[in-house]
Amino acid sequence: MMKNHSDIGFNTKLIHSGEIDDQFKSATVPIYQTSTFSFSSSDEGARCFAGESDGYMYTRIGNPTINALERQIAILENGHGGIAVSSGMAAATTIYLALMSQGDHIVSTDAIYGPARNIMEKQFSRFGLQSTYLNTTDASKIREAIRPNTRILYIETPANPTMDITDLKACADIAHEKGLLLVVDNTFCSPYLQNPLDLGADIVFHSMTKFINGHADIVAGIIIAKEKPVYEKLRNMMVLLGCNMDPHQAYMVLRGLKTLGIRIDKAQQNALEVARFLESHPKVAWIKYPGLPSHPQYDVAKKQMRGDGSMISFGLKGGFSAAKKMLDRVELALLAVSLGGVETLIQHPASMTHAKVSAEDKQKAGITDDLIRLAIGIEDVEDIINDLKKGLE
Ligand code: LCS
Repeated sequence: MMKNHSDIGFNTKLIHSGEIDDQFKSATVPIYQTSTFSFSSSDEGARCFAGESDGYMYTRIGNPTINALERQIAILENGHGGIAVSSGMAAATTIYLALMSQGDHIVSTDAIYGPARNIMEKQFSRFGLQSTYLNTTDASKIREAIRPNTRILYIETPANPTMDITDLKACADIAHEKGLLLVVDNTFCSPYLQNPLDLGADIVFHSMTKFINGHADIVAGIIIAKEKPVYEKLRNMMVLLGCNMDPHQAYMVLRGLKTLGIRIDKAQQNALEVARFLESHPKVAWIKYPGLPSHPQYDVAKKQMRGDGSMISFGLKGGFSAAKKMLDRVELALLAVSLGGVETLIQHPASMTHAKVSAEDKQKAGITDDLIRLAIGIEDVEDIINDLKKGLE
């Protein structure tokens, strides 16, 4: 079992940094499918609950299978520790509730995953939390939006579904100058393509439903904090909310995680070819893919991402009606929300993932009616392109 994970490569970490010291030397992390753990004595039980022992007590608080995954992702993101949760939304909610109090304010990217904005504007506003959503690609606008009661700068980059890219280093500088915590949703990149904590973020989180698990069979999330005090606040809130991961869920993610590097390598190689095909197609009005020099933040992407990813947004000259026809015509691409699995997916954010964002806010955030979002999989690229050709006929 490898003890030192600091000087091995990323793909080696994917294979070996989840290992635990199992008594039977299992090659994979066993599933501790239990809700509770017995104590060797009443004194030992009391020590566990007093935080004076590393022993396990109860799975909502901690479990060896879940902890193996938390340690591994914390290593991949270069953080102090990870907190695995039941979904990506549970990660966002835990962050909001752990780090904001009544009357506090958050500044955030407007084109984030729809429900992560919806819960703040429609639910947490009822408890006095305040929010400002704006296009964070312009750092000067972020500065203008910060108020004396702002606590968090929350960035999603690339953003879902506009593919806008926000400069993480510039945001870290602003956040730290103003005494805010910088939170980054790193779902679209995974730790393979981007490490926000290295660029100055305080917290990074993922919907592991996407690339990290990678097989469209699990819903899961994780939060990684750079420093211990913030980590402890987040863990405490997760335990109280009860949005913990299940041991079987953790096992499935540990399994999917091992191939993260080779899956993303193939998917982004496919995505670049698909993006070039779409960019040169006469029916395509516009396209945003970080690997194309036409992307408005191409230089920022090159600076902070180690690859271009496999998410593409584009619009057709025929607008929404042409988009609808395309969605109904493709056969290989599944007409489905989500992303980051091995299969190619196609969806229409304005009427699907971002349907609950108001028409005005969608317009402002660039979630236009003609926008089609593609999550490119690892199929043979000729087949993906032939399918899209059929869709565009
Ligand atoms: N953050 C991002 C960037 C996401 O794309 C999603 C889900 C979440 C957070 C929430 O994660 P969950 O609770 O679903 O694990 N994105 C979805 C999407 O684009 N289509 O369906 C779900």
